[in-house]
Amino acid sequence: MQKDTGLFITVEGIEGVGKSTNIEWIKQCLEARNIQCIVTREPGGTLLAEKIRQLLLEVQEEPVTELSELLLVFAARAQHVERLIKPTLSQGQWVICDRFTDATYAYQGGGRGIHRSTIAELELLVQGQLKPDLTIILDLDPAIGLARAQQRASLDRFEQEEIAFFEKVRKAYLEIAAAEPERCVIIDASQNLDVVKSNILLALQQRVFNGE
Ligand code: Z5A
Repeated sequence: MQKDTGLFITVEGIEGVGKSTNIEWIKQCLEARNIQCIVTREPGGTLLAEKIRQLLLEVQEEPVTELSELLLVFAARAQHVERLIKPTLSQGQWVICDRFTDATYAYQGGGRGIHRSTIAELELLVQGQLKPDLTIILDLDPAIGLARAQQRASLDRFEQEEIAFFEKVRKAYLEIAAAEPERCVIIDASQNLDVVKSNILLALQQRVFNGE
């Protein structure tokens, strides 16, 4: 893929699917080709956006409305896009991001039931024409993903949702991938980690490393 700026790669999927683990691998693959990159995440990525992340993830005494959640996600994103993602890409560095707007379509859209057009309006307002060049969707049965995630610390506000919520999130991700096959690659994340990594490398070679 030829561009004047750096490329923007996002990694998506339900919890425990292996995003953090495989982002480290993607970074190694880029560095092995002398491609300068940064790794960031959503919600988060800047000081202010990380504060909003905390608000979103911690369990609140006061129930969070669906609209508040959506607006907080986009408030964090507005800061992240303007302060980190766009400046980094325009310097020619690549950006690898753990979740981006597909997560909003999947969680707030698929999971919470917010209408697609509402999300699309905010997407346009906050991002303009910015979209990932490549999105790797790690796909996994939510029962397995949650079991992996539960081996760690206490559960955040999202992780306390019922399995049916994550089924809807997963379905929304698969629909995004089907609608945008040029941008999205689905990787079966139930496989052994070495197999997942080699499938990711293959996707990078085919989509962004020009076959190298
Ligand atoms: N959210 C939202 O609602 N709307 C939005 O627009 C955005 C986000 C951007 C925080 O995300 C929450 O924000 C998220 C949605 C919401 N909801 N939740 N929960 P997050 O990405 O920070 O949180 P997360 O999804 O919970 O990430 P995670 O649990 O850290 O998962 P992960 O990074 O995908 O997994 P991991 O840490 O790499 O791996 C988990 C474990 O599995 C670990 O022990 C690995 O060694 C193991 N693993 C990984 N791959 C394998 C394979 N292939 N086999 C076996 N074991 C494996």
